[in-house]
Amino acid sequence: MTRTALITGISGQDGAYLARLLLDKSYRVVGLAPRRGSDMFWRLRTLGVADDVRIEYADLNDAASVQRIVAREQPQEFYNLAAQSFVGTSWEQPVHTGLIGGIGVTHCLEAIRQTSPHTRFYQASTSEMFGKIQAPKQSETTPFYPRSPYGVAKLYGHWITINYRESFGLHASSGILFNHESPLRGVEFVTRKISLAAARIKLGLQDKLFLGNLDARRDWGFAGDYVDAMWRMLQQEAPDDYVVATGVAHSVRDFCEAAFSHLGLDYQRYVEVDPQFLRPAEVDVLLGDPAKAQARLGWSPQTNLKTLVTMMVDADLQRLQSPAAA
Ligand code: NAP
Ligand code: F7E
Repeated sequence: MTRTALITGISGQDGAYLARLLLDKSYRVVGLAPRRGSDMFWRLRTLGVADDVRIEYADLNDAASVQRIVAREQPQEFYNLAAQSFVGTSWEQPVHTGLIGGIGVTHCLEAIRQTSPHTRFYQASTSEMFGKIQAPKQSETTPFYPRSPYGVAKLYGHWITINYRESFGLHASSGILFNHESPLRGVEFVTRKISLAAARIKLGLQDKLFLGNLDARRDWGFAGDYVDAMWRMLQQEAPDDYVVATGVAHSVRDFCEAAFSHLGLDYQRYVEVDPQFLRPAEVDVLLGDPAKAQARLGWSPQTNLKTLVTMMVDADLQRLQSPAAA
């Protein structure tokens, strides 16, 4: 029997990688997306799967639209990846961020509870919930301390997922994923901002790169590896929560050094700090402990930082040199 998987946030980075993974496993993939302007699905096209995904227009803030699709599709699996996911913007649009990252999750869970209770649910939780870290290495048992409206919204989404699991017996799991990047990452996030700028500077299209806190440290992995962990969570007999991370942290400065040196450039000549990119409350360091995911899911990261940086910089260089291929 063909399994159907429903993915919200299908037009985002993880939506594209997850769609490809599930299609490779012969799932029928239904993607939920709010209707926006043109070129919404460039990531699906880049991975060559745009024609294989059935798109349904729905907004997480429009509960009826989510419920209608869940009731009709009766999917075996539901991956909730939709969010206003840029931390910086969450201070500019805190209510919007909260409605999608918090209340929107409840809309998904209610749709499942009321119309398709057999559906297995994945919630995209985040290391941002650890914020001001309460342990040097964060695991499933580390207390949370979010530092942005985004982190606070996601904490609601995380706990409502656990609550529906405990209250109604739903197969609802939460992946606490640390930063994961790729050539499909949005340009507002620091890794892609750096890879794109390094490529532009190499080609003489840009002189400088302005960044905020160069000393922030993150546990960066590859999105292609991380969507596999999501899928593995929903194949478990019992639902649970898992940290997904590499267990290695680097600074923004390290990322700059790696990206520019890959192109034979010294980042110190090009990177400058601009206070406009500093945040009202910073998360200084995040470092995950993926031991539980390794032991229970048999998952481990396959891509180290050097490989990730190379992949991202080379993709940006190629896109700039032959834009039609992007
Ligand atoms: P992303 O590229 O920003 O994708 C988020 C998706 O959500 C976009 O397709 C976006 O569509 C959609 N969306 C926004 N508002 C919506 C709404 N009201 N209704 C329906 N869809 C809406 O993020 P990502 O990197 O793929 O991350 C996927 C999920 O994992 C997000 O929930 C994110 O918060 C979480 N997460 C990400 C990371 C990471 O490092 N990437 C780590 C931990 C957790 P538009 O672009 O059209 O707005
Ligand atoms: O920032 C610093 C910034 O925006 C990383 C999202 O996917 O991962 C992501 O959130 C660090 C921060 O990602 C600039 O202050 C310095 O310390 O790439 P980012 P993020 O905030 O960690 C988590 C896990 C998610 O869940 C989120 O959805 O880099 N930084 N200078 C900068 N950041 C940006 N964006 N731009 C700069 O110029």
